[in-house]
Amino acid sequence: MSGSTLSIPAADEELPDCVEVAVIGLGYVGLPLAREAASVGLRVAGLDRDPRVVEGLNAGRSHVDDVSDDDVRQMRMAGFTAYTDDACLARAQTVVICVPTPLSEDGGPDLSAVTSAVRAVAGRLRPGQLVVLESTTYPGTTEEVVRPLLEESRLRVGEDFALAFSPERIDPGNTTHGLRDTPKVVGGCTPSCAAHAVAFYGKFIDTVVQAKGTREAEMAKLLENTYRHVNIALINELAIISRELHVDVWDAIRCAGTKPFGFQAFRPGAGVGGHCIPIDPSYLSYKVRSSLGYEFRFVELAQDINRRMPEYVVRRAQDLLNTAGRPLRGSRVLLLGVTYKPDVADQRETPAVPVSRLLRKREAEVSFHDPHVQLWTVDGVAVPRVGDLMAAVRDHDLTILLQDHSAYDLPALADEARLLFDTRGRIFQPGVEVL
Ligand code: SAJ
Repeated sequence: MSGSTLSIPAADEELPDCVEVAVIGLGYVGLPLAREAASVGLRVAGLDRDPRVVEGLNAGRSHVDDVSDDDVRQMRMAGFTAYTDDACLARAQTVVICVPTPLSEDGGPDLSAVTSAVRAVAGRLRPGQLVVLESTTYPGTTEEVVRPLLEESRLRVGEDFALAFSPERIDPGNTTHGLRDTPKVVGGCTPSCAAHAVAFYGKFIDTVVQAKGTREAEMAKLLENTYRHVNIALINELAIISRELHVDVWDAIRCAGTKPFGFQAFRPGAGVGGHCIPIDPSYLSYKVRSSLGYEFRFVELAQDINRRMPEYVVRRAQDLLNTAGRPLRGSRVLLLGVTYKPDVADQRETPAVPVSRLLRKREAEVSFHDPHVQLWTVDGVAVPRVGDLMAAVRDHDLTILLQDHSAYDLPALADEARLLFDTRGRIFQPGVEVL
């Protein structure tokens, strides 16, 4: 961050004549983007529909894990101001849209936040502006949805203003790769649009990769995450098959992982959570189904396999208790790690929810522990959180490790637990059951 000591603009201070970039959507994607742009001296405005977010940011407080309060204060000193009013868009050279695209009932992306943001931009659009969509969506969205809405302003893409798509590659909790050193893919509606977008991101990102067009940039993001989703489903199904064939899948993964080329190790688990991997592939299968009239079979199959993992875990838990002479019904089961992946607090799409739901359905008594979660409810009913973890593993009939947070002393837990079912393949001690 530059050492500029600009005075902090009052939040209600008259808008500056011009800001280099306005970021719409100040969440885990938009706020790091605003921070990076401000860090190189660009004048940044933020727009969010949540007044609490806007108020907190203007008071120097962050609501995003990977952006600290000090980061926000630095941004404010560099001139960043957050608004709920979209008037700020009229004075921005570049507008970047970073709003969520959750799945809708029909399995496709809910683009309501995108269209709402685009309409706000259209209402303030001026000649010479660059508009970039970063929200993850199906190929064709920028051309078929965003462009027509913007051109309702009578301004023309490529002639009066520039329009591009650039997929977000923010990886919450990743301390190795950040926005600046992660190559940024950019696709423009026209060559001049692409040039504008490349020049914009090149101001604060080390490597900018120009795609052939917006569809290729949209598809690149879905390819990245569908690749993960399908390969996780492959190893999940292989884990199930390996057990039936009396093969230690974890050792097979270890051995295969020694191949220095042509192989990337994925690991089985209780299911696939998070804000990207279980969601993004659905945009592809939605587009194929809605536009081409047939199924994207790889994605549909992978979704089916990954969604069945919680049920498989509970069936294995039941077998384990039965082998110890106990029914699952009435047994006390402790879940370790209820977030969607290790060492994050994020619980979006966590497989712990379906696991807990299935255990309750079989009338087990479910408790949990997670160093990052204090309160956890499933279907509106609070799940008791144990305090003394070592006492709890001794006291519960079965402990299931769902996320191997680095805070856990797994060998010690294994020594103390009555029964331990490790779904992450981290504990290879006698008496420990692994997935
Ligand atoms: N998972 C497995 N087995 C694996 C890997 C993951 O079961 O071998 C599960 C995790 O437990 C989790 C889910 O899949 O529940 C997703 O895990 P993830 O490691 O893919 O983490 P995410 O969801 O945070 O994915 C993000 C993505 N980043 C962006 O979309 C910008 C993804 O592209 C990254 O590759 C990933 O982070 C990463 O590598 O950290």
